[in-house]
Amino acid sequence: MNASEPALGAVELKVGEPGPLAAALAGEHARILLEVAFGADTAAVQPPGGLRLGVPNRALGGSPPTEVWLSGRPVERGRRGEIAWAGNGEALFGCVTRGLEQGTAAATRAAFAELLALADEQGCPHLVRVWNFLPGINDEERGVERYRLFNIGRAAAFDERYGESEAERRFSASSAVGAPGTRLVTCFAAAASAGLHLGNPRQVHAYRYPADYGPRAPSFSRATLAPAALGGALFLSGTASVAGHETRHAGSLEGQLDETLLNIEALLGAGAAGGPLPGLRDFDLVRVYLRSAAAVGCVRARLRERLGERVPLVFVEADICRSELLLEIEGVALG
Ligand code: 3EB
Repeated sequence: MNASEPALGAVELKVGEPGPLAAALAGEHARILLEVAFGADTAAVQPPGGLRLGVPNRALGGSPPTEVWLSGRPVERGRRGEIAWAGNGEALFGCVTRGLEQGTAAATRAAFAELLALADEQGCPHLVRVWNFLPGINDEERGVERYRLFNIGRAAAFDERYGESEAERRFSASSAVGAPGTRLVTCFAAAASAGLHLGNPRQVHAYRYPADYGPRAPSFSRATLAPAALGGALFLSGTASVAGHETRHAGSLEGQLDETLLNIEALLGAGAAGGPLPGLRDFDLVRVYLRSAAAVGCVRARLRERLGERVPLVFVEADICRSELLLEIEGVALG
């Protein structure tokens, strides 16, 4: 391959209002891997029309509500059971939504069992990013918090596919936040070759959290550097005011925001095997989940000071997985 050509699997990301975005992408339909629309009815629209996921959480403060992942070359699309997917051989995107009638643990286990099986079958067995939107994330279901039940189901699916000892090497960047509605919405990106899953020097690996946070620890890494074939994108997990494993600054939005930024900077500053990581000002998307819509003005002003004006900043209303947490920040820096 000519070194100046983009990798075949390289992905692009566009964020905007649905109308202008659709106009900008007219004629590009064959290259669209995934469209995610916030504040929309929950549904993974079936191929061949294109893979489009509605996430019920509202975009806040005039944030652009739609994001589109584009492939450098035409994509193939399909369905497997409850999952709708699109891929180009190097990158695979998929979406699954599931009612929680059978219980949150069982529903989550089934959703993840299916997505891990699909990823293997499609030749993209390496997860690089998972986004989860869980209704009633802090509510109890027969005396246990839903997020904890979600963690039980997710861990069981990873154990079942990879075995307990191998599973933690597969945990990718992730977010898990609350959602309106009744269905678990999970969306993922996977790659044909392995990426690099990163820890955060200020934080315990989430998969090593002590049992105080639930019987099964959360199955994710703090960030994933996607393989070169996928453009070497850096996927930053949802990051919150957690130091070590403890929640910091309960009740203080500013305190949590500053602690979260310290966490993100510690991760980015630690670099990765093979080189430095991008700085936050180089990110192509920073998304902020806010428990309270009223917080958007204050958080935006502080983030603009820190990030500058270039980085697309998207605010989304969502409960956070620990009831004391008021916000969570994630992002993507394309390679
Ligand atoms: C934390 O640090 C905050 O369960 O997939 C952040 C990112 C959080 C991902 C997940 C949870 C998840 O534990 C919560």
